[in-house]
Amino acid sequence: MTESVAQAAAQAAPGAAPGAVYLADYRAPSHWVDEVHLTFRLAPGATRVRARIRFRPNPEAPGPFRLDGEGLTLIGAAIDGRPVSPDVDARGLTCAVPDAPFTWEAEVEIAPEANTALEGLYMSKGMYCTQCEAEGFRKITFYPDRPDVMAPFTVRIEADTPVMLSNGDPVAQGAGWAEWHDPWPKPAYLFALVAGDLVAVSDRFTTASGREVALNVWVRPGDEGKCDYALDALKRSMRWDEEVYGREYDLSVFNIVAVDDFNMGAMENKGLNIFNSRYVLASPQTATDRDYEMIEGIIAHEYFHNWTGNRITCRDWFQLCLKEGLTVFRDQQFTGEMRSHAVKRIDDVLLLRARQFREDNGPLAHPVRPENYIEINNFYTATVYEKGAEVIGMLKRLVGDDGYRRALDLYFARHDGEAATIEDWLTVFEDATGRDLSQFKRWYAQAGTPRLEVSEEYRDGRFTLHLRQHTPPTPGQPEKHPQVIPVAVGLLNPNGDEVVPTTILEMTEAEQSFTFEGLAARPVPSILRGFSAPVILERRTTPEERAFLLAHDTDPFNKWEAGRQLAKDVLVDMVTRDAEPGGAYLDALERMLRDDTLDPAFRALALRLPGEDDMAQTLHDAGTTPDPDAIHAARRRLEARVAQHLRGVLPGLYEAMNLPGPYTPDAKAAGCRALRQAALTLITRLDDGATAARQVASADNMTEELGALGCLLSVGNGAGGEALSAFYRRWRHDRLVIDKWFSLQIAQAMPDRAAEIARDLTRHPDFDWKNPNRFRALFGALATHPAGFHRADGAAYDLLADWLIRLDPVNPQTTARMTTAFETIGRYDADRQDLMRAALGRIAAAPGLSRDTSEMVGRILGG
Ligand code: B3K
Ligand code: ZN
Repeated sequence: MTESVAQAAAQAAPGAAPGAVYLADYRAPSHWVDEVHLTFRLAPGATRVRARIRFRPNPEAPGPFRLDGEGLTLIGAAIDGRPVSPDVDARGLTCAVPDAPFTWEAEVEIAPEANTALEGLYMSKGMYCTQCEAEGFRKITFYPDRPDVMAPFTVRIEADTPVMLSNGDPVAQGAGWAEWHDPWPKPAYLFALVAGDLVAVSDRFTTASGREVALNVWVRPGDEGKCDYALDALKRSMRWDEEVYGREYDLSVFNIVAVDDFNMGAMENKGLNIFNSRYVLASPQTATDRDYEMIEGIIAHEYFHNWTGNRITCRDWFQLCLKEGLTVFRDQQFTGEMRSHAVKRIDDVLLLRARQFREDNGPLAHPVRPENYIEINNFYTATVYEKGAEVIGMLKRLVGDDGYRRALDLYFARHDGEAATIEDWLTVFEDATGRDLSQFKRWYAQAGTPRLEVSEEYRDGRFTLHLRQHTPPTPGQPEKHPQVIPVAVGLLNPNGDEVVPTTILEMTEAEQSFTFEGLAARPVPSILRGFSAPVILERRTTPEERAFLLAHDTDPFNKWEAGRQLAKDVLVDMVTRDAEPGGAYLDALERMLRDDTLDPAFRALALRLPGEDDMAQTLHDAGTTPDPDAIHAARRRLEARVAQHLRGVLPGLYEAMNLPGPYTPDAKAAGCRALRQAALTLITRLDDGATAARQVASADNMTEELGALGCLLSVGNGAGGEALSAFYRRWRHDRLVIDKWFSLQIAQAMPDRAAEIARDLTRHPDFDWKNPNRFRALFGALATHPAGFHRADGAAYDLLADWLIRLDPVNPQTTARMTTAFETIGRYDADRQDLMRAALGRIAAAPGLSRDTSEMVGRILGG
């Protein structure tokens, strides 16, 4: 490694806000913890937590004894049995301690029922549960709440609830109490406790070495019928991690609990994963294909954390991508294997561009490994997760599958039981493969999406690709250096045969050329196959060449990408020049659609038009200020033109994709339903919703019911109103389905109606705004409806700002996350920018604004 951590940090530190934490300031803890004993006496308004902790001074980093603690009422403390009176402040305590190992005891009181922030110990629908990552444990007891302090935990729970769970293995239980012991040293952020009236759906798993593991999915009574898919996904994940990474489970029980009030998707607490109920509960009637796929992916993700995150954790929160990027990469591999690698790759790139490129191109851009933060919860971002996973994909491409496997084996062998860094991670790759990764490391330190310009030349059988890379400036990083970019390239000859199979070109300079010899004719290059690097490819080409690649490319990603680029070019022309879609696009689409050798899921993706937000970014990148209404109208017009052009194919396709027999959630069936839905979307432009109305009435599963209802609503002019009410009446008892009901009517609203509909829905008796799923169902839908959110009078900005101001004192994490609705401020015209700034200014001025939200708003406003 040539760049030191300190140098890297020095680059971004200037300009960071007061109260920020810096990577460069990392110091090892002054005290290690050898053992933790916790006793909880649970009561909603006054829970007592007694802690007995064995501390040992760290001779390598001597310093005063300080524990983190927030919102705790200290009842009493003792050291080695003698009462002490520590100095308590708003963020923790300090205390004089012996210069030798000692036992710290403390009793605190907390009020889980008053905890609406859903961090620490809180209550959800009468159930006690916890969320400690990143810094929630300090709201439970005084502790060195940092990931590099790892210890075994023993927990006793006393409560009047039938079920009491914590990490590790059960030790003993009796009437009103239970004890758990987790032998694996862990940081406090992986601590968990659950108590309530719960029922388990159970199964067993035998590990590769013959260890028996009891598997339980714990839910509220009544939900037992919706756990089978989650359990099945768990068993497949456990087997896959053994087979592909050689990783076995290490406790006698693996518990998953579903809770309704949760700030994010799920949490990988050791042996006791806690999930947002939307990522556990599924039945064909209530969950869509997308829900099933998400459940499978998130169950796998949290399970995979057992090794990448828990057994090997992060030294400090700057290293978050060490566990998150790697674990996302692993869950992507898993889903690809379970379903389709090609379709999964396209889905992942769609998500990366929609979330991460958007982040990278705005005021919130930050490196995969940030160098400073005010509130770490604000850094659980698409950049850390999704770009973090892309960086690992590139590493694997560069060192090859065998090199990757050797490096991972070494990583597990060398760092098991440790809190590691990105330097440790890269060193493992260097040691296992002999490669120098010092330049590669820039992917962790430089923010922004590299642009890769390509031009080509053909002479006398020699074909040369000229590549040029540059990364635009991002906040705090005006200058960028060339990165290592693996560019996967294949060449096709004019009749569509592949003459050069996929080859990885390793770009390391700002400008570089690569030559292929011995070509009989000028080839058509297929560049960045499989999306081999998270960059924006800039290359001038013709619609005919794109149509050629859509027809002939052997790389499924680039085949899809060719169609996507065609559609984007068409849409740009429609928005900027009021052009009509050209024949090259429409004919290519028809050929692709008629090609029964292509996977239906792939065809469904190819038929999906680029989204409005994607087009806004594309226009902005091309130097045009996007007009959200014009984009909406053009996309709608294109949909109508495509539908007209394909009218001969669509009804047949719609019928052919109608599967006989009962619903199954497998990828093949889901792919057929996706193509059927894509056909229905277009048919709706031809028949004003007649087919969709029939499908709403006849569907026997949520995928088809919701898909058809969405089409019906998209017709506008009140279409689907009765079906929407019927849907509500049918599902009003099911929270997860009612979340969909909230979202759908906003997502499908005409641009000028979206904000009104959203405002009316905030007055609906079911708008339980303190529940993050419900809040996101409503405001997430508004924020992702670009023409509705960016309406010219700013009404949607104001509505969201009003509600964020209201939510912030109740739940800062969810509030801060939702401010990203404004991160595209820089793209729009001056009037819209002024309106957004005014809305953000009102949030910033709210009395007592949380650290979370004020950091986000400050960064968006460029503070
Ligand atoms: N590690 C958790 C996320 C915690 C978020 C804290 N604000 C889930 C996951 O990535 O698996
Ligand atoms: Zn994760």
